[in-house]
Amino acid sequence: MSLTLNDIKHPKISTWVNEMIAMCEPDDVVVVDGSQEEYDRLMQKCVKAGLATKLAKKENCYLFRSLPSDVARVESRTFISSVKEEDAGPTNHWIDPSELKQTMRKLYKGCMHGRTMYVIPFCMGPLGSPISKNGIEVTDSEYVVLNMDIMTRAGKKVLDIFNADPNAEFVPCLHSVGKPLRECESDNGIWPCADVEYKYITQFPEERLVWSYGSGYGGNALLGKKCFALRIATVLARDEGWLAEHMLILKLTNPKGEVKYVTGAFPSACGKTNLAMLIPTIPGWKVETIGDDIAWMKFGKDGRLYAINPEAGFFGVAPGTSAESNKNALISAEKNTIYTNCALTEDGDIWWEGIGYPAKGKLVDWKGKTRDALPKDKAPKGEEMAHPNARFTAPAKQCPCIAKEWEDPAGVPIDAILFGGRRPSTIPLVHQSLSWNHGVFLGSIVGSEITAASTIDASQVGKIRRDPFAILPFCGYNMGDYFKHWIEIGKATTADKLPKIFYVNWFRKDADNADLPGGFMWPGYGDNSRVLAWIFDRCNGDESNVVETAIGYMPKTLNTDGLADCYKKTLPEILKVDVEGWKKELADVKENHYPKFGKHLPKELSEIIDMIQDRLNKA
Ligand code: OXD
Ligand code: MN
Repeated sequence: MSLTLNDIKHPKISTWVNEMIAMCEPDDVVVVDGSQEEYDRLMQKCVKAGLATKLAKKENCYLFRSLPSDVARVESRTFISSVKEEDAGPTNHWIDPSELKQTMRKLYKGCMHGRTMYVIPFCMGPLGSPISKNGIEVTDSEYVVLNMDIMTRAGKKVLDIFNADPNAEFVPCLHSVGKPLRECESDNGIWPCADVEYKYITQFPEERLVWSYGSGYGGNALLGKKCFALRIATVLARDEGWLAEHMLILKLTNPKGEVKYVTGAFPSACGKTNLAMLIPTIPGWKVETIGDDIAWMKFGKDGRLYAINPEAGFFGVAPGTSAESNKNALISAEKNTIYTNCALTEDGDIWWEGIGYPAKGKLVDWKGKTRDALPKDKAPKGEEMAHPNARFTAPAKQCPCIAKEWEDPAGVPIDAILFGGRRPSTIPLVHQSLSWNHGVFLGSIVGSEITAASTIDASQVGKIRRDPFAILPFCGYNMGDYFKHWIEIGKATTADKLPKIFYVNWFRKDADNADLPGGFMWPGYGDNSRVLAWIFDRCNGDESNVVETAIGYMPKTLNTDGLADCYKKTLPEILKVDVEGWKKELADVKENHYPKFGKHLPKELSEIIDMIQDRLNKA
């Protein structure tokens, strides 16, 4: 039996939902109960509407195809609508909240004609955790309900929490695909969404409110993820003294059975999900996953930071995921998974570029066109069989290396925080910060080098695209104030209780060395466990394999047992301090990066630059 509006006993939720109904005018309203029966019913509705295809080869898996105008997050249409523009800061798009509400209200008026409004009670984080937070998403998209079912704890179990406490807080999240249906009209196999100029993904930070219109895809529409768990949660975290971060969480066990917990922030295309699910190449070590995208960290009574993964699933990028790059992700997505914009094989399976085996025969590409498989695994840009941002939505509990603590309401105590980016030069394989504030500095300069593949502007190639803390598109307030918040967190406990901070770089290149596959000086993937092992030992207070350099603490060497010879040769080079490169790096930060934040830049970060500059001059 479906739930109805009468089942909502929480007065503020009832009032808000009724206001949304009056504005959006759906044909019907369903309160989501989160049951399997409901999931199956909604999936069948999508199949009947021609939006989903059941995969013959995978148990309870379905493929959706979106429209080319709706394949990714749209940063240009994402707004932090704070009362003051300065509070959104220099790196967010801003429109005055009353003006934006007026514009969006006009779009929302009657936008759900011909559709059902689903009211989704959801919880970000394990049920009953003091770190978790609840929300209500109303949406007119069955695809969103199905994905939220996997990505969050949703349905009756969360409604029960609200109904038991009329004062229970919730973040209201309104979503519409922005495609009302006329009488007798149906989607007829076409992904519903609005044209790009009508898409708005808006966060109102003071009201802790999300309004999203016009997109049905990923982070634009599954509002628990980037909108709530990052953009709104960063604001909550600033106000309440905790951290909401775009970070993976992993559990690392050494051969003695000792455990450390590590979080890590990496810009996109740096293998964050792969690191979260890594299979170590060094014997006796184990990596287990707690989360692959978002970490919420709060101080425990003991003064340490405890992290939870607010999500319940993985919304992973499919292309490039193979048995070699991430076997655990593939196994996670073997059943009960939603695939979006992947290619479909003749025998009813999915396929994508970089899946690790060639496609055979004919494929239906992500645009729905039947084409012959290309002789090579790689299609020219723009002609891929699967969209480069094709996704799988898989339940985290299906991951073979999910840690038993992943739903622990208390969270896990964090020992180390990693930052990283794609840096072909300058940045060594690993270094550890000299202090918390130095670690904040390292987070603030995170970035990846712009390559010809990632830009159409040739003049940008070789420059660094800075993505501080890998959270630039997801921070709900002024980034300068966010840096300040990190510095404040460092003062909230004693130094020995704070996680140690490391900067890693798996992507150093030597294009002239023909022995190195792709020119990469480090093999990455499972061999990153060699770096994790050093980080583990540092967290254990090991002083036997460390040198203090101008830029921080570095290993003398790493465990190289079984490492291919070509990397044994490159290792000393990527464990060296490139003094001249770092001087240029600091100059770039000083001249091109930090000035953006004006008076919001904490003085502590400028002091760190001076300190490192001084040490480099003496090196
Ligand atoms: C994501 C992202 O989808 O960071 O996780 O873009
Ligand atoms: Mn992400």
